[in-house]
Amino acid sequence: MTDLRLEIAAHLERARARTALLTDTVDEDDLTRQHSPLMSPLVWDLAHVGNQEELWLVRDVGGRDPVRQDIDELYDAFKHARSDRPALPLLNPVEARAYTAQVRDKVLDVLDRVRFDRGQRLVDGGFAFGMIVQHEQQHDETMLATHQLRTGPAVLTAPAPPSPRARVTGEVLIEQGRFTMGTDTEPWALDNERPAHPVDVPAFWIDAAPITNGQYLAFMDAGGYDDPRWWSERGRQHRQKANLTAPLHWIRDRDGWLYNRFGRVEPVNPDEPVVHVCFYEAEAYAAWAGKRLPTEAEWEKAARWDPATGRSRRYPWGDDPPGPRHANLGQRHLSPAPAGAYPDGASPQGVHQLIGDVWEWTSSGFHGYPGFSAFPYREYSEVFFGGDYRVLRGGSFGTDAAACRGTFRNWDHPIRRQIFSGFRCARDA
Ligand code: AVJ
Ligand code: FE
Repeated sequence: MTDLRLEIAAHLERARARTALLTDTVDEDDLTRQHSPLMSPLVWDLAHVGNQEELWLVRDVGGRDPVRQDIDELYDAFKHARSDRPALPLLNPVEARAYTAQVRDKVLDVLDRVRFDRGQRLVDGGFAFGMIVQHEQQHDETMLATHQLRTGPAVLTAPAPPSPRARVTGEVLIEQGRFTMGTDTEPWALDNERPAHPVDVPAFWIDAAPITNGQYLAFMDAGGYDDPRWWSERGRQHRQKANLTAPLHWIRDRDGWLYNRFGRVEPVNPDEPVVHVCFYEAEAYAAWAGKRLPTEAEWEKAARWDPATGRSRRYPWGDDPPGPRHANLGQRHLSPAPAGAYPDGASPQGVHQLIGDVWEWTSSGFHGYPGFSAFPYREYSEVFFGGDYRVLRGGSFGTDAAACRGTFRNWDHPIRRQIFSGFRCARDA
């Protein structure tokens, strides 16, 4: 086997081990139940992962006969809303596991025989396999969010993240100038990350670390949730309708705030980045602090631009793939790490924890870059352009390294907070 084949096989196996961890640790009832109307039953995610793998790798790349064409419709995310999925005649957990395993067997056979140089964008460099690895890892992160919403005793365990060697506070100045946003060269970059294009960015200050629980508590204690000065009109309406008073999963206790984290109740750690806030909460905090959220271009410039060479890096620390010393990714830990815990992952200018820990809300809507072309399917990105979404950057502790890089773009509705979302602030220089 070539290096690329081995590398892809290892990625596929790692994604499947994570899917197994998320679906084997709970019982049948937990797999088929709806833990929140915002989420699919876990057993839907499981078979959907197998079905996408079948569509792209078995049928399209491999040119093989379908395994289960009859179930395509059930697992098409555009055919049924998440809240309607429990009522569908889904494969049961035993069938779903058998189906995904059967697809995987065929995919490993396709992988053995495929030529990566047939001059097709879908196959060259292993793109279709990379897309499917990322797809499974993205659903694994979604399933991890479902675990966070599930009630009952804890089933997931992981060691605590590293402690900071030094406190990281304050802001970093990013000077005015042009940088290259997006990419033409990342082999597994998805269509919305392309093409690379120059962007002129005025000088701005950006927080050296994500906003922590301690900082967010100061906003809460100052009456931030009730003060209309800090909220946009839509934010204010949503705050009232949803009765927002604290991040999701926080519990008020006599002596302070507790956090229900994957079924374990623990005190809110003031040094950890705040997580499970919606865009409007992030926006209100920033206004209270006399700042604003960064634009997507500002975030990416802070994360990738190297002032010494003028080049855009793959990651804040350089071009090396993320390792455990760089960033809190891949569900190695079940929480964000305290600010300052990853000095080796900082940017050349000293911006920390841009990758990993928490997804960071930006002020930007989700649009195609100039010269965008949908690939390989419009439903991955294009159909969401111009909708009511905000872009999130950088990945969370629940994002795998395969689905995270300096150019990666996530998006969600501004009211969502079941995702692992936090933020940092910026301001004009
Ligand atoms: C990029 C995370 C918004 O989960 O809706 C999964 C990824 N696309 N299956 C999502 C995705 C198709 C997507 N996000
Ligand atoms: Fe999907």
